[in-house]
This record gives sequence, structure tokens and C-alpha cells, in this order.
Amino acid sequence: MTKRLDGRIAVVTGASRGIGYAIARQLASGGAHVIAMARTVGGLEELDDEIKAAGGNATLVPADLRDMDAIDRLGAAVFERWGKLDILVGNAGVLGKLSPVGHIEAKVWEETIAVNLTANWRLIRSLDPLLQRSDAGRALFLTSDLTHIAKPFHSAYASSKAALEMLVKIYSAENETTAVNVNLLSPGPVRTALRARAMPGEDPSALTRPREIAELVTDLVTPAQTANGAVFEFCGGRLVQH
Ligand code: NJP
Repeated sequence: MTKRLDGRIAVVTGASRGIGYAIARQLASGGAHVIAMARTVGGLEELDDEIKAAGGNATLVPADLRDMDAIDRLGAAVFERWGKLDILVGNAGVLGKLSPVGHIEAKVWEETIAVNLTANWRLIRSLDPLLQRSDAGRALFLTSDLTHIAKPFHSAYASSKAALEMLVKIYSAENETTAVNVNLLSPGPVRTALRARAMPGEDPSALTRPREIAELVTDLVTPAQTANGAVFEFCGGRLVQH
């Protein structure tokens, strides 16, 4: 039976747990070969086992996204093996520590900007030439509703995501006349480790499960998806396009 993503090559960052794990599994179940990136080897191996058990296949890339050379090496390796990239999901993210602006430790600020913003710029720099070689390159980046809510103590995270949104929107504008489409996904509150750190007292059972988001992501990265420069917000069990 033909699957919607048969023959597609997909990079998913932050695939060791949470939303990225679920997206990687979902894209693989749709027929894509998933290149799964994160630091935690155990999480990546668990993903690989699940994908294989379901008849799919993946390549694991254990790496720290703050390592710019590793991102560049990824581009070179994908070029050598496949000569193109069809799907990039820039999902990896960190919350940083919640604190007033004047109290944020330099290393927390730097890590938050590095993972949430700079790594995605570097991924684009490394992988854009490969997306351009696809017949329908699709890039999707995870953002947050905190880009338009000035929530106290969230400045590093919210600033990094606001800057990411602008970066991605400019990248999408630069691709108006190419076969590459670039969009953002704002998932709302999802039952993950990041959310538990942000809201420790919250009952997680009321939150969206990563799988519910992931099930809708295939639509956003297939060749049939024509949106470019849009923010898709997960709301009430469906995606609303802004
Ligand atoms: O986060 P979590 P989510 N190098 O903590 C990876 C956005 N979002 O799934 O390296 C490489 O479960 C980390 O891997 P590891 C959010 O901003 C969420 O909730 O092994 N990878 C892990 O796989 C983020 O952009 C909510 O530690 C690094 C993954 O990132 C995306 O959704 C709401 C890394 C994080 O998994 C996924 O978040 C919202 C590094 N240096 C937006 N640092 C929500 N959950 O409610 C981290 O609006 N990773």
C-alpha cells in the first residue's frame, strides 16, 4: 500500500521525547525516512525501536544543537546519502529557567537563544540547499503563543520564540517563488517535560497529548500543503491557520 510520505526524507530535531518524538514516529508511519536528532541516545533508540516495529526506518543523529559544526555535518551527510531533503521539522526547544529579566543567569539566556533560535538559523543555513533540491521541500518550526503574551518570568523563552517567528517568516518570504514552503506550528499546552517544568503544579491529564499534535503534522509537510509563511495554532483538537 502506498503511503503519503513514501520516499520523503525528513529531519526532526528534539526527537528524543515529547512532541518531536511523536512527530518523528508519525512521519515514519507515513512512509518517510526520519533523521532524528537530539542529545539523549536512550530516547532516540526507543524511537528507533518503535519505528522499526511499525515497519518504518530512521537514522539517529545524537548531537547537541548548540554545536554548529554538527549541524553543518548533518547537511553534508544528508547530501551524500540522499542528495535532497523533503521535510525539516525544527522542534527542539528549551524553556530556560523562569525568572525576572534582571535575574536571568547568562548561561541560561545563552542556552535558550542558542537552542530555540540560533540552531534553527544554522539548520536552515545547512539544509536549505537540500530542501531546494526536493520537488516540494517543507519546513515547519515549533513556536509558542507566548510570542504575543508578555508573561512575566518567561522572557528568555518568549524572546527566543518571537525572534524565531520573524526568522521563519522572512525565510518563508524568501521562498515565495520556490517549491519550498515554510510554516510555524504553535501547539498550545502539551503534556511534555517542558510543560511540566513551566507549570509544575498543573494536572497533566487535562493537556493535549503529543500524539494528538503529531497526527496533524503530516498534513503540514506533504507536497499537497500550499501554505507558506503561516502560523498553525492547535486549538480545540484542530489546526487553525493564521
Ligand atoms: O519539549 P521536551 P516539548 N540539542 O522538553 C531537545 C514547543 N512548545 O516536546 O537533547 C539537541 O519534551 C530534547 O532532546 P535532548 C517547545 O518550545 C511546547 O514540549 O535529548 N536537542 C527534546 O527531544 C519546543 O520547541 C509546548 O534533551 C535538544 C526536545 O528538544 C517544542 O514545542 C507549548 C537540545 C524537547 O522536548 C517541543 O517541546 C508551546 C539541545 N541542546 C510550544 N535541547 C508544550 N509542551 O506545552 C533540547 O507553546 N533538545
